[in-house]
Amino acid sequence: MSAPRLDALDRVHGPAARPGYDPAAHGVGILHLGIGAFHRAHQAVATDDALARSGGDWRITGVSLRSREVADALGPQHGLYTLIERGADGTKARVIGAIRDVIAADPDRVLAAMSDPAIRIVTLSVTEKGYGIDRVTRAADPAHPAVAADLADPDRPSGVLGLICAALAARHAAGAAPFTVLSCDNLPENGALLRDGVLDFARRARPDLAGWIADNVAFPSSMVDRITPAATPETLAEAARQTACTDLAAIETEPFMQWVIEDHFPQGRPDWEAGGAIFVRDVAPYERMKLTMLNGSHSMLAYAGFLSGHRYVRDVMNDAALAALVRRHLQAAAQVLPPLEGIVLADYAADLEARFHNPAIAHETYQIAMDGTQKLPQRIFQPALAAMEAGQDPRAFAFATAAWMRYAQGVTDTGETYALRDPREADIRAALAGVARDAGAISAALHDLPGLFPQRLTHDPAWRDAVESALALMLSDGM
Ligand code: CS2
Repeated sequence: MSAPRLDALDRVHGPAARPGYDPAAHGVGILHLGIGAFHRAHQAVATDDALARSGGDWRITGVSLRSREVADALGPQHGLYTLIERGADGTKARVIGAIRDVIAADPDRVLAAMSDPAIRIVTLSVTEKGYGIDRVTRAADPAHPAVAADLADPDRPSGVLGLICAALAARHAAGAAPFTVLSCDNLPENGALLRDGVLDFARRARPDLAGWIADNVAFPSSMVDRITPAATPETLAEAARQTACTDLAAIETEPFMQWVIEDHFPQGRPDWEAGGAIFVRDVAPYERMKLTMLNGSHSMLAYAGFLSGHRYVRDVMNDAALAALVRRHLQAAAQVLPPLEGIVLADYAADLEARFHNPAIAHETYQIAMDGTQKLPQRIFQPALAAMEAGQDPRAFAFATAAWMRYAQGVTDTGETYALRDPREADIRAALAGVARDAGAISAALHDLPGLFPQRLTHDPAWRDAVESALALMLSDGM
């Protein structure tokens, strides 16, 4: 007989810890767009800690904009799920009670929920490509399908910018206060970027509202960090051992967690410090450090590791040659960063190597390799530019770029093909169609993709040489 579903806390038997508060005693105050594994391992956990320590009506309505998968798993469990932390020295589990309900693929209901004055914060983890903001112009990108649809019909929005603007319009019309908008994606100065995108969308779709948004809505930036692989059957089996329940929404993550937030919440906020969040005046240096060091080396090792036949990050780290490249990348990345008070970058780098080594976490290189065109500008190209401008050796960044270019060909050294899983996959394929298997030609074709590389890199012969020579070796000798 299978174990009962995890649909009430009194069903939980076993080692997993239970919430330190009664979830039913707290109302909702946050709406989260993009309720994937990352949110459930990060912001929802800090909110759970905040509810336990300081209370408040801060439970979460989670939203999946398109897929029903998370709602189908969490809905019957009334938002309850097991968080499994896997470290080198063992496994710990706890049941999280912070999520009240989930709305999936139902924009009208999402809009109604966002318009409810009880919601004082809208948080987002929709991935880099989910925003529909052109990163060069910082305007709403009409080439993004949801942005185009929402500009054409702003009262029935389905995308991030359209929903935020329509909900703010409804609140303004009702004389209600706006919500605070908190981005939790790996984008530099994510709050400022989202503000620019929302304001541009408003100017085009609701010109009367743009000024009010500019004057009244807070868009704090935040840096988020926790390595969270996709759940596997082993995750669910561990949750069953920990809770004696069937939990179809369980997730696993590393013990490390970091959240640095700009403290600008005019409508109040949970006591996220209880979950370890740090509030600062300026998040930008922390974001830059994390994007350049963690995410930059992650992307590099994902492309080089995937093409070397390594399924998981931990396997890459057990390959001495690749581990040496990770170390070189971290050192080069640290060199382009300004000093940050209280942080020793060499220690940060050593901690990252240890986190990537974590033998208990099965993080797929193919998962990290996804969406390269959305990730590389802030992870690799900006640091490369900073290195070149400071007269430093750009080879580590050129190697990472070449590894992505090699990956962009969609075929391994042993001839297996794979999908790139990138929103610009069609552009990449078109750019490479008919191009010879030659490093110079491939590099030229990809450097010419509109809006991807900073122009100053594209036109720098030293950079182009460094990328080409790394790529030429990968093509001739294999990864
Ligand atoms: C990873 C990140 O998939 C990726 O691109 O680099 O998701 C990474 O695991 C997180 O940013 C860690 O905080």
